[in-house]
Amino acid sequence: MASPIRILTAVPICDGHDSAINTINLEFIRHGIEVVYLGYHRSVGDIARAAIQEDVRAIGISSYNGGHIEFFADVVKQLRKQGADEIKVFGGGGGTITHADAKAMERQGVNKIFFAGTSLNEMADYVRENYGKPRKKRLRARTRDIELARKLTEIEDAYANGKRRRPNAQRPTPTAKKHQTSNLKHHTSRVIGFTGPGGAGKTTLIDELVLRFLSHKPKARIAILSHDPSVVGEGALLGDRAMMINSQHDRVFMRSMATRGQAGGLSPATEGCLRELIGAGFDYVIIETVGTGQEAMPFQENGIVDMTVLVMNPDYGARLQLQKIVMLDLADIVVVNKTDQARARPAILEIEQRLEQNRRAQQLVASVAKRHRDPGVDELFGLISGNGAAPAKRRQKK
Ligand code: B12
Repeated sequence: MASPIRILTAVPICDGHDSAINTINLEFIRHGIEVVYLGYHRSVGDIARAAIQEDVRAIGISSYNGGHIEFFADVVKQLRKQGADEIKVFGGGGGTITHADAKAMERQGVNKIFFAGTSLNEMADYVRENYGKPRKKRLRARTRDIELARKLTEIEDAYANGKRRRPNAQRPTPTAKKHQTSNLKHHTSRVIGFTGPGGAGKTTLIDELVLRFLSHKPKARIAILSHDPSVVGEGALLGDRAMMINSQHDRVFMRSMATRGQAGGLSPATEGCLRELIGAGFDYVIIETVGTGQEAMPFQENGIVDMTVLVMNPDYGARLQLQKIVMLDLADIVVVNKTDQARARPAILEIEQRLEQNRRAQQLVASVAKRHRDPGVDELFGLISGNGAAPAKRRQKK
């Protein structure tokens, strides 16, 4: 089976018209395409950087607020400047982009503009026909990001076309496992795994932590492997970038990965991609799982992370539910996020008591990640980086 086509979609800066792109994203996904959605109000630089890191075949831009001739042309120029002209640019913008504008845009290197009235099927067919054929031999990568992005694609492709066996089908023997783990342990990157149920605020929390890494560690480079669910051979919405503001930065390398049928929160290619990021010398590597359930222990199998963080929503149901969440036994740090919600106080107390049963040195942090300069996020940053505010509450081994 071939890898799904990967494209990136976005809406330009100063434009809040995201309803069209949301519809088009869903249609592309329905046609088996993996869509990395960058969101709206995005700059040329952010779009080009994201497309390069995600190693997509093309960028689809939806533009309604005018300035499209210059904006689309700048994206093309930026890609060329960085040696990424194999990434194509296409898009639309209802009645806003005229036929004459579209001709001017195509002269400047834009592949195709779609007009009002085009069916969604027609646009998905265009993507399949024009961006779905196997890539020709690729020219030498001109930048570090391009080189790394291509390596990650090769790893994902090797699993998709069966050249590498999925981890579930080939459990490592104890010796192989020990060797694998020790290989990963001898490195200078700090690998932090984030997991927890969907909607707990993992992505926002990570983005706020990245802001702190960037400002407290002026030379540090950070990598993020962010996962969203998908079925083998099907499309996926890889939407974490749309929630990220601070992580669109030249010192951050982010890759969105679909799980491509693997249960448990990660992709078959995660470990291989992590090895590449470690080899590339990132100071911090953050892995974000998909929203997980009670049974999930995504980082347990191969010992791939140095520290695990479970992010929870205060609204988890009855107290009894806490007995069933495996990660509460395993996580190094448990974050109760969204503590501005009404149920936060009892939730913190209940989770604290639940962690006491474990008699391990686990940390409990309360945060409101969506709030700027949130002291809970500062505390978490201190715990995972050795910088910042001292933790208010430390649990000791009993
Ligand atoms: C819905 C809408 C809104 C909603 C947006 C909601 C949202 N979350 O997106 C709201 C009400 C918020 C809104 C606000 C505004 N809007 Co408005 N809006 C529209 C409207 C009615 C429909 C746009 C739409 O989503 N169409 C649905 C899509 C699927 O269809 P389509 O547009 O025909 O697109 C086709 C192709 O172009 C293609 N396509 C589109 N994008 C992409 C991307 C890719 C990758 C691909 C492959 C294809 C593709 O897909 C379709 C195929 O049939 C249009 C008018 C109209 N009838 O088109 C005005 C319109 C775009 N808005 C307009 C304006 C002026 C505004 C405001 C400035 C109004 C104001 N004074 O406040 C604000 C600005 C908002 C902002 N911050 O940017 C003007 C733009 C004028 C211009 N630039 O020339 C329009 C044209 C209305 C008008 N005639 O004046 N708007």
